[in-house]
Amino acid sequence: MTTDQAARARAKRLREQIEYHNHCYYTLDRPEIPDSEYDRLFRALQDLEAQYPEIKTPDSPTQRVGGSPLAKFAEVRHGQPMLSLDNALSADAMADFDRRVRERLAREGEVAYVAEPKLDGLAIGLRYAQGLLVQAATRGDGLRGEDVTQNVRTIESVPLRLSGDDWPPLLEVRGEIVMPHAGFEALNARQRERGEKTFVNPRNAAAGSLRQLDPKITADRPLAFLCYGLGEVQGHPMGDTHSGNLQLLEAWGLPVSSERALVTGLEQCASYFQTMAKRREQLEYDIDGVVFKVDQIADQQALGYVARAPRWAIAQKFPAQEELTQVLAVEFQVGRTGAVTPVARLEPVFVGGVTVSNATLHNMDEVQRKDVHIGDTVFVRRAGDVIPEVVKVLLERRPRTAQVVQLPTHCPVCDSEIIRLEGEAVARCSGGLFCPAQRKEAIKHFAARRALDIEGLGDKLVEQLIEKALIENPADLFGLSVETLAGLERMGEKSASNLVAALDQARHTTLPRFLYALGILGIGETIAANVAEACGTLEAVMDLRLSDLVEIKESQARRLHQLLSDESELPAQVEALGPRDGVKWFNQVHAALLAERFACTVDLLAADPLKLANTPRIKIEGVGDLLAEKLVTFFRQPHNREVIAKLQAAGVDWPEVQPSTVSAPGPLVGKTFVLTGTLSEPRPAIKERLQALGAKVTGSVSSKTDYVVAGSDAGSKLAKAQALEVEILDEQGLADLIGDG
Ligand code: D41
Repeated sequence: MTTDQAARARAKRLREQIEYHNHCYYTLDRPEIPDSEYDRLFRALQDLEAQYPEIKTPDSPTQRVGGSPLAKFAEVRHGQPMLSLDNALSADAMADFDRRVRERLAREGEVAYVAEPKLDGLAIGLRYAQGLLVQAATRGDGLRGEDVTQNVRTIESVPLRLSGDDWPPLLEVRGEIVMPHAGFEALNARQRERGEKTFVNPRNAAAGSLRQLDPKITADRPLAFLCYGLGEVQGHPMGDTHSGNLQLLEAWGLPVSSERALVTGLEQCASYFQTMAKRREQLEYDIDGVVFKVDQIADQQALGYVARAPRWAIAQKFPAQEELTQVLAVEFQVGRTGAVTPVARLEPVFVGGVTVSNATLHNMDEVQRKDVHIGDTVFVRRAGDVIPEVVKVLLERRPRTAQVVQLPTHCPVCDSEIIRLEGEAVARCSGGLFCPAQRKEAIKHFAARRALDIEGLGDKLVEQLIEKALIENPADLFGLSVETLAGLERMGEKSASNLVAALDQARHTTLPRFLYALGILGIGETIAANVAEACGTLEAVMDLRLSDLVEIKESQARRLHQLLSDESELPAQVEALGPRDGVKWFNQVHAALLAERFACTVDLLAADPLKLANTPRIKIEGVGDLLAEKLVTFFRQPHNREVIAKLQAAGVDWPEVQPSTVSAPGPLVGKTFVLTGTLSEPRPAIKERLQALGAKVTGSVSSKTDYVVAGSDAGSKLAKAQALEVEILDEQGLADLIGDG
């Protein structure tokens, strides 16, 4: 093949790819690749055609900008073409722009520019005749767009009638339709709730919303409009400057970005660009750069146009926030509270101004929802200081060798069992006191005021002690000497001996405090007190079995036995039973309970069906099935038992529990709660905890509701609570209220 033929073949391939992605982007509103990737393809084709002009074709995508209008909307010819904007991808390119402007205008001094944030939305033209909105059209290919008047009429920030009376009889304004962040999040939450597709980013959501054939759907979508310029104007001259024209538009009731500024010279352009790059996070809408426009209209006219872009305007883009890369592996990190988080190790990629090689996958539900496999090509997004995130998988590019991500059964740090309860998004290491990843937090908690109350043992000190390997677990605290402590940073002889004295005092505690201090998942002060009261001694607590606490009714036993007998293939171990579809109530805790009582499924089936039933021996207020499992699991771990033995050997003790000393009704008696959205613990667990404090937990919000606890993606209940002005708490707010965490 000659070079020419090779170039032709390559150009053909690029054109096909570009056309395909144009279709996904403009017609389906469902881009498969990030803009940065698209831009690369486009530039590659442009470069190729520049190098071999003879291979250029009239229908090459480089010969037109934008997409062809969708058949379903009526076509609109723009009275004046909707131009495109040249990009400056660097400060140098920006300096070139300013130099060209000054040269063409033969200007000695600096040029005044209007600087505007570059809104990342959909370009639109609105026509007002005699002050009334008569037509709204998308940009389309710049010459012809789609008539979306009915849809645009539903957008609140678009005035249907202009204010005042000094507007031109025919006025076309140009602007962008955007979806504010808050509305975008709410829309995606709603889509998820209804099992419908979610949008990758606000721009796609805005596009998808505007191009609905049913205006009622658009009306329901949180869109906004901001204008940045003029199209066709008849019958009445406009001002001499762009800044003046924007002011006029504003006076007629049209929304114009309040972020705009009038800057003079390149230096001020650069500083506006820097400021906006930082302010970007705080804005209600996505922006992807700054647009600079020569302010004087006479100068604009003198400068004119090249191809489809004005010479008097330029878009300086921020670094792309979305890129494509590959998932090399998925590792699991253990946080200080034991939460096990999947993290994608990525082929390093430059995104949002930095090189990213890791991205959080949050939790296993997210991994499943996004369907991330090892080996996948993914969209990675990094917005500002936000932690990089895997947004979406490109299923078309999944290799055959892609591997499913699996939650490890054991902690990568301490090898303890990882537990993830049904309905709970977060998996946790059960290592607690033993897990090095959790040590610092566990010991801080142990020493806290409401736990062992060790005075003078602050967070900083705990960190030092662990980093210097002077302690590994709470029991080691009691072996610290004045000499050892006095050698530490910011510790004198005096404070060291004070601390040793405080430790001596803290040894003598109460059983509820001791149980609370162990930092067992879900066991707050109130539950700890209830457990202490119900069991009386630590030994009794440590000997608890699930069968002491969890009920399986006779009817349930019969049903389960029957279901298992019907199954042809039996799992060897009862624990492998897991939750059963056919029996709604049968959960992980019940499976664990049966595993405690029967060695294998064969034994279980040989037993009389009623033997599967279980009557709990003890009822501990506030301890439902989920907490029961957490409690029993904690005390089953040998390393936890070891630390407890060491603590007792170090002289930690408490008076016998007097049933009467246990506190009476909870602080939340008479309060009604509603839980909504995704919370970091299963709702039943939170419900149990609230009930233990005397609260009522109901399913729907009414004027009788005292608090709504809203997690992420909270939907209609949250909206209702806001409408009824019910107090809304996030998880931290709840923790503060109930004095937990
Ligand atoms: O905020 C924007 N996205 C924006 C887009 C803006 N602030 N100004 C713009 N100015 C123009 C010219 C100078 C050509 C009138 C634009 C656009 N054009 C534009 N938007 C989409 C294509 C072109």
